[in-house]
Amino acid sequence: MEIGCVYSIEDYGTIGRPLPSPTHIPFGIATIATVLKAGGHDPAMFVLCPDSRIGQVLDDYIARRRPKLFCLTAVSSQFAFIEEVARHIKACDETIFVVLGGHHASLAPEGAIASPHIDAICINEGDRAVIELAAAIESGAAVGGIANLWIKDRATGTIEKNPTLPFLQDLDTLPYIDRSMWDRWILDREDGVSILVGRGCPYKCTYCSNHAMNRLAEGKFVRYRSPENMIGEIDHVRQQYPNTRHIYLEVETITANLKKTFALFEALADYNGRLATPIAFSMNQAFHSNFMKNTEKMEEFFELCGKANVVRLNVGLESGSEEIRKDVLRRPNYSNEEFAAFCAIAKSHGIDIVVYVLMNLPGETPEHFRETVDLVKKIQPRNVFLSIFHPYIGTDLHALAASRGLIPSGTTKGRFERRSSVMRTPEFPSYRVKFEYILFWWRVYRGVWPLSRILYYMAKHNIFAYRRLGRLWNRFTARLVPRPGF
Ligand code: B12
Ligand code: SF4
Repeated sequence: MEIGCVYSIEDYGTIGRPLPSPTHIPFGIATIATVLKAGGHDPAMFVLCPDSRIGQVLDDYIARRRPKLFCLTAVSSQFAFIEEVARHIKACDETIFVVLGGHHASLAPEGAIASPHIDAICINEGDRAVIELAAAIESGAAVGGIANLWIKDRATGTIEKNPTLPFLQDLDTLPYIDRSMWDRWILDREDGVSILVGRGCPYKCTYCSNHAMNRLAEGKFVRYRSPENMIGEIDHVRQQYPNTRHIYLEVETITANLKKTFALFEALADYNGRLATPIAFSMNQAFHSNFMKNTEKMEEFFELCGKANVVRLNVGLESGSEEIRKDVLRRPNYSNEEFAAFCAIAKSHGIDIVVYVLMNLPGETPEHFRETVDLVKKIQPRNVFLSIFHPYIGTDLHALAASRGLIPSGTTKGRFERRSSVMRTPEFPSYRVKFEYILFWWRVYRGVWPLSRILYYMAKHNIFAYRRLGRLWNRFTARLVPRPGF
């Protein structure tokens, strides 16, 4: 059966090729399309951005291929646009069944299913539900009784809320992502690839969706693929993109289970040992003081990083205030001293450190943020992912901010997510947040980076607060300045 799949992206490469690199292929809808293909269907992938003409991209496909099902995905900030896509699909052919999955559908289901253009939503994982759904639609049977789906009766508008299946335990049972259907949407196909290591995270940081997703189903939430399965996909990817030199291993935190990490690194080292030019790996790590205290394990970790050719770790600091980390963010426990020491050790092993930083958190003052700046300055990471806190619906920190009346409506209009203040806090007014956000690069990298680079970052972070300006910037720089894809 012909099935349309849609992913949308705000911060795009070009209108025709919105995905900057293969690392931007999102695992969620990519997995959905892959399992559908493996199940004998014919999925077609479409990647849209706010400047795409939806009709120009979809109408011809709908008219010629007559799909019976469209699979859409959305994070919260993409929901309005994806709803517009759904409206367009229904206007072309109202018999097409439209199902929405992803974090927004899972964490704000009532609002999502209320859309008149959406027939069903997927709560939590969709790998199994979508196969059942496609089978029912293809056979012409009534769609109902499918676990993980909320299904709307088109005639009456009533909603069948089916139970949620336990988390899928054996991730090795899933096929490797079919990246070929994404190629036509990618700007720079040579710029590295991402491969998913596992699903779930053991920590419960209040601003992250993991604790909320964990509540959605029974069973073990933190799951890893086997090293053999990972190596199989890496090999598969190298056949499709023979010039792959860098692979981003997508995992919430690589050291959450050291036994699994070490087994994976051994396998990567062994694989790299067979290549003329070894692949460089990078990944996320959620630092924890237990890890720092276990010097033996830490040494083993870095030794294996070297063998496996791990060149970069993205580490979440989030706030340099220990109080904010503990009381507001509920981050894994670590002191500033331990964090700085870890970064220094990593650097001494030749591993680049990139740090995630959040600002404008509930209860955060400019003094707290000053602690963040001071710590990052001391660490001197290779780069920083600096974000202005965006409260995501369904998370504990969103609930707290909303209950304190910190999120006035309309604050995100016309603004890029995480690049301008959504919250209004008297102790850290938004003009000051913006000032600190832009000046951050000067404060941290003065005397270290060339002035031109600091000014470039300051300009970019100013411009990207505004959607239109940000998009114009992307349009001009997409081919001039390659954007890191990982
Ligand atoms: C990796 C990642 C990215 C990568 C994606 C590329 C890549 N290489 O995968 C990058 C860096 C590009 C990215 C970008 C963004 N991300 Co992101 N990302 C993630 C992360 C860490 C993992 C997602 C993932 O791959 N999970 C594994 C897959 C298999 O699971 P999944 O996506 O949930 O998909 C399953 C189900 O949701 C469902 N499903 C999904 N889609 C569909 C569709 C249908 C039809 C069906 C039936 C089912 C279904 O089935 C899937 C398979 O079981 C999550 C955090 C997390 N724990 O999930 C954040 C997360 C999804 N990202 C988030 C956000 C906000 C963003 C950005 C908006 C950030 C920004 N300002 O730029 C952009 C938006 C991109 C976009 N247009 O969607 C938020 C979303 C919160 C929310 N409620 O909306 C999350 C949850 C992080 C958080 N803050 O907690 N992200
Ligand atoms: S460690 Fe990272 S992925 Fe895990 S809950 Fe915290 S923020 Fe989310």
